[in-house]
Amino acid sequence: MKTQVGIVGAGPAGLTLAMLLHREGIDCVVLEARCREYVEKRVRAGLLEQNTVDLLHDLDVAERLDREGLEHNGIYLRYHGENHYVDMAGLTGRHITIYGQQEVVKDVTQALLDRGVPVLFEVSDVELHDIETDHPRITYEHDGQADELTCDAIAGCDGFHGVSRPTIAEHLTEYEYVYEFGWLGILAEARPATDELIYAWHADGFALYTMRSQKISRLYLQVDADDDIANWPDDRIWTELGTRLGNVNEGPIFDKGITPMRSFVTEPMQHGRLFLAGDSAHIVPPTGAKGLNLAVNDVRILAPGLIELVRDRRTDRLDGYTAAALRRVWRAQDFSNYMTQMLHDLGGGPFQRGLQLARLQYVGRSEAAARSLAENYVGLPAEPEF
Ligand code: RFL
Ligand code: PHB
Repeated sequence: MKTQVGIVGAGPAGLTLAMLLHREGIDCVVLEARCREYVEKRVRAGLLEQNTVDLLHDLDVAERLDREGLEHNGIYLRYHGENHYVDMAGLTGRHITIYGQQEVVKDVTQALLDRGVPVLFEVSDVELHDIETDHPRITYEHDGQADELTCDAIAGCDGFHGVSRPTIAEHLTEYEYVYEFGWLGILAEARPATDELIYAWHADGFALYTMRSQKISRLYLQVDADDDIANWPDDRIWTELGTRLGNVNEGPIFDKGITPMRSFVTEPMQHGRLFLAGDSAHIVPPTGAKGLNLAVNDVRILAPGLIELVRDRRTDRLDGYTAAALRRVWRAQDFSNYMTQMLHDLGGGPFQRGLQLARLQYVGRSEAAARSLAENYVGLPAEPEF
């Protein structure tokens, strides 16, 4: 098989890239390791920046998002048992939208299939070859058959555990910080007891109150990175959430799991004709809600470069991809780290707790501090591509 751009991974990065390319008449094929049902059920992010929502509109895949997405104007920072509102919309003129990542994945996958773009699920043994030539190849197995895809370029959108980054590891420098804690996340059939998201600073550790709809709550607790979900029967989870968040509506829990937390950046995000995008190139701790949004921003920048390559056989834009993408990646790393350090129990004792409280109170007292937090949280305006 031949195509112009081979895309590895059908997460937000790979799917959005396929839409951006197809719209411009560029051929692409998406290869995904998991089955469609698994990808569409995988519970992950929920918070979309205005930039992300705008792009989904631009791609004409926002009809359900418009109907079901929950627009939010701010967040509460909770400390000493009280909620303190940060009015994001008032401070920035922009807002955020709650809409599950798997809903985005469902909508974009369906749009691609409707437009005849091949998205192959349950592909195995994916390997990338001839990256340093003009005709890189992807070999893989699908439906029990070995196959090969020759392309002009490959987009490695296969997440943190994919094959793309390891293929070019010797050309990359990796920056990493692993936190000693993780997040225990649940989905529950319960009406959210709050109008806006609550980020809680508490002596027992951080907690977050978020939601998926008027009937479904999503809640997170800071736990030790090596904690086992078996240690957390439902009643223990609800007790701890109540302690850290105050008023919580309980209901049947239908999904729970523990996610470790890390900050990770690889530089550059490209080698030869392979371009990394999204979690394959960088990971942020979820406290800033930036991961999905960064993935979408990467491909927003990458797509015009790939289009120029295919149409004009030029790599001027692609040569600048890493520099353009990493500006936002490092900004998001700093913001996610700031939110994480401000809100979690870092184990540093009373002096560190004092500093955290001073930061939280500063956001409440100073409009400049609140505006800085708000403009990062809602997402700085998208930069020109190159
Ligand atoms: P994904 O979504 O991991 O997709 C990669 C895809 O590649 C497939 N794959 C392969 N396919 C073919 N061959 C191989 N060898 C392959 N290896 C892997 C995988 O099956 C998968 O389908 O990466 P992408 O597209 O870069 O998207 C990144 C986002 O998924 C991620 O950053 C966010 O989920 C992070 N995140 C959040 N981001 C936000 O913007 N806002 C949030 O509120 C938010 N909350 C979160 C989060 C992540 C969390 N977890 C579970 C890590 C909350 C949590 C708890
Ligand atoms: C979510 O809704 O899952 C969510 C929201 C905000 C975050 C992280 C996760 O910071």
